[in-house]
Amino acid sequence: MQTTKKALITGITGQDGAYLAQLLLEKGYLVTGTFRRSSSVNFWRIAELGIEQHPNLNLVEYDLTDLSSSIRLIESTRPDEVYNLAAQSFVGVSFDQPVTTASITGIGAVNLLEAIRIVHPKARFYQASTSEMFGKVQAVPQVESTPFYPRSPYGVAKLYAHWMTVNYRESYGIFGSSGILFNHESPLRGREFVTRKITDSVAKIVLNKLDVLELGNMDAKRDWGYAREYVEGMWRILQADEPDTFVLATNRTETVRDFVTMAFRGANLDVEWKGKGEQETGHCARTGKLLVRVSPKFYRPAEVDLLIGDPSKAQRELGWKAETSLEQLCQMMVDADLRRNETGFSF
Ligand code: NDP
Ligand code: GDR
Repeated sequence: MQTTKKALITGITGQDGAYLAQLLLEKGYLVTGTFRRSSSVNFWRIAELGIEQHPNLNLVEYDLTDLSSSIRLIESTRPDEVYNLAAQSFVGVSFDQPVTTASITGIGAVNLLEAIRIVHPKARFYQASTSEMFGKVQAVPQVESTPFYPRSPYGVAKLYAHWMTVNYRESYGIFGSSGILFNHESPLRGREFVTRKITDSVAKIVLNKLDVLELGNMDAKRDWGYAREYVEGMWRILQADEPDTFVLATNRTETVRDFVTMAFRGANLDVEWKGKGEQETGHCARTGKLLVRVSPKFYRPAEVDLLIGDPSKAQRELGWKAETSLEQLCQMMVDADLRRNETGFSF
């Protein structure tokens, strides 16, 4: 008789944690999701997905940086599958907080791997690796075997966690898999990340709640997909016969500027671009009103200029493929932010 599977998701209050919890609950899993203690814990994402009160969802307080908590968490939940999504995930902040980032995003993963090795080595472990590990890219498009060259404390910390996952797989036979995921976005994306900052600002400008959108480097190119599809990929990675590493991406890349143009178009405004570098501005094609300008305060000390992933291995071995176009994704985010800003409810 098939028993109900148990999954542990670290970082359930984040974008991916919320979507993955929803997916696993739909698949009949018992899900434990971890959140951090704070003065005001924010469950808005799982609330928006309607799973906050789900009878098969158990929410537990946990900090990834604490080894003994990690051991007790694995011991008390004894999950079949562990999805390590918790991280200090904002690249910009990692330059200001490199040690905290190393501790959470790097060592945190090892705390969980150690806990699994010590108390429950049968658990399957998913590590949320990232295209930021490719950094200053050594090949285009990037695949699983492309050499890494991270360009931020975040990328370096993730690379450490990635190799530790491979190492625990090879040293101790732990089912440790790694998904090298390229940027994935959604209406549940945090507002500090560029796509959501753009769609939220477009909504605010249209509704006269904001004057001008200020951005950093608009020449950066990213491979943006839809988060809901990427969590399905995470699940498939842990259902494979053998632990392995997989790239999940769309194989299309666009500049930040292109995304801005697309987002304004999604709200029926055409943008005309003028100037270059720090002087670049975007204007309403109809009225000439200033809509976008550059602010160097959003520049990073080192930048990742171009990311584009080739997900052929995931398609071939897992049957996974990104389906939602960037235009559809952007429109979905603009519509959600227009709705939220109209009702005054915007996280
Ligand atoms: P988010 O930033 O939205 O979520 C991160 C989660 O980690 C939050 O729940 C956060 O809790 C939690 N967290 C942070 N620090 C700790 C800690 N010390 N202990 C326990 N939990 C902690 O990230 P995403 O959902 O976008 O991404 C999920 C994972 O995938 C991350 O590891 C990210 O680095 C990685 N990734 C993301 C990609 C993307 O494009 N989204 C691409 C590739 C990899 P709190 O709410 O309290 O802050
Ligand atoms: P990224 O995402 O660094 O790729 O990491 P982010 O959206 O923060 O930046 C993408 C690109 O946009 C440029 N940019 C700006 N970025 C932000 N946040 N704010 C701005 O105002 C701005 N202006 C220009 C950035 O310089 C960058 O080039 C995300 C995170 O989710 C990571 O956790 C994940 O691992 C990677 O994606 C894949």
